[in-house]
Amino acid sequence: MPKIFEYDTIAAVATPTGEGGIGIIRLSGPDSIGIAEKIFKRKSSGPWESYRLYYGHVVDPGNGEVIDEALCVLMKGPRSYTREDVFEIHCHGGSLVTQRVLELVLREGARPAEPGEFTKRAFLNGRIDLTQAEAVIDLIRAKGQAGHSAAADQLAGRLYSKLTEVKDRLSSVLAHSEAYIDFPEEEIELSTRDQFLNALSDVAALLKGLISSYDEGRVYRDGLSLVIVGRPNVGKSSLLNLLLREKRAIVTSVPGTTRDVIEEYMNIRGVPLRLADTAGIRETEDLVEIEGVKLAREVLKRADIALFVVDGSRPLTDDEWTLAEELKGKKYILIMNKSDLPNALRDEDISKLRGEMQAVSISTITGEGIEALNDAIFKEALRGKNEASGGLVITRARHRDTLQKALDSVSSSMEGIRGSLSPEFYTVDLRAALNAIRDIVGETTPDDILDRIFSEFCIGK
Ligand SMILES: Nc1nc2c(ncn2[C@@H]2O[C@H](COP(=O)(O)OP(=O)(O)OP(=O)(O)O)[C@@H](O)[C@H]2O)c(=O)[nH]1
Ligand SMILES: [Mg+2]
Repeated sequence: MPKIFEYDTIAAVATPTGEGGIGIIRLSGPDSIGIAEKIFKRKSSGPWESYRLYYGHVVDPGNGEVIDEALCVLMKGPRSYTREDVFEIHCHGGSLVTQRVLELVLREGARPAEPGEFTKRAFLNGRIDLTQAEAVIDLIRAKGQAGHSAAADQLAGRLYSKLTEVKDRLSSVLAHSEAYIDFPEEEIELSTRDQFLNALSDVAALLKGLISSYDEGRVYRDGLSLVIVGRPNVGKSSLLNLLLREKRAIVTSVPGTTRDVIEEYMNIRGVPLRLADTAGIRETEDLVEIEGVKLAREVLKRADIALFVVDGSRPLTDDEWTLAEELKGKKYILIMNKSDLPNALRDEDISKLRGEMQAVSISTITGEGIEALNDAIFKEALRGKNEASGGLVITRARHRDTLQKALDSVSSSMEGIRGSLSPEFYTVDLRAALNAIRDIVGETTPDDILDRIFSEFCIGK
């Protein structure tokens, strides 16, 4: 087991501020028990047992004032989150109580924890690697089921074990190659070279798979923005309400009802989405509407995917063809609404409007086609993103960039071997690849990068 570092004792409120059933003050470090002894009066005496919940009172040792009735638990290191002695005081929720208990433990010798400092200690004390520490924050921030499972996988160490596998294979090729540097009179046999190349091409394939999973992972983690566009009165706001399952936007039979952009968050099949309803796009003299149309166009420009709604019960107008022009080069789904009414659209117009994109027929009144629309959105969100990595996805740009560095080094070491270069040359590349992997898991990561990663955390985690 890696060495446990000697740190000071830190403390923070671990629960969110505001009113709640309970509020937890967390301490970690060598003085945790000593500080808890001073401020927590329990019924039983004797040494603290690990993992046992104690009932008692938080009492100010200065004046004997009872601050709260509380429960306390010690998690004795190394079997704790940080591997240090961790103490948690569970008192009544409410910012005043938790704040007063925190002040008390600070007065008795703890230091206020920095954001993510508990997790940083878990990392520095070797309980988790850096990818697992990053997963902690992603798990806390997960906006949808898919992002949650990617983070949970990573927290469980799946990425770490994959990278350990890569590391072991690289180290083995490196060790064998270095042996030839020490004995320059030995020729590297052809069969050995082939072994090296085989091992390295396996590594390269693994790295490529992980790198290409980033596009998918990023969507899971950060989500996408969708915008509903179309001419007035086609049912855009009705669609927003249907997707959100609430009456969020005003729906009337008057064209030009929506003027502002209305944005809400939702999930489709676990993918977090930001959905915007906009003013119907048309030529108009109305000043307010002109502003609304301008705004709609701006949101459209920034969105990842547009939901292009047309009224299936009426012939298309020039406004639709203009909009179709604007949608060129953008991802969109053509939605033919009002399928409960007789269809007035011509097949050839529909195929012109949709181009290469998906088209779905729906009715926001009967709900028909909404499942097909959800499928289409999910498919569009993940279009072009493959699952080459066996379900394991990376979600961070840091991982992708560093994996790419590793891959480049592996490729150039392979070129060196193929070109029969002497091992001195290509072992440099192998070492660079190995170091890149070490950076990802946190074995060699520079301090400024560590600081940046942990500063993303909340206090108390
Ligand atoms: N029959 C039928 N009517 C619908 C359907 N969807 C919407 N409508 C009606 O179409 C009218 C316009 O709906 P909205 O959702 O306000 O349309 P919009 O595109 O947001 O309109 P603007 O905000 O003016 O751009 C309302 O009278 C809705 O009840 C549908 O699927 N079938
Ligand atoms: Mg509207």
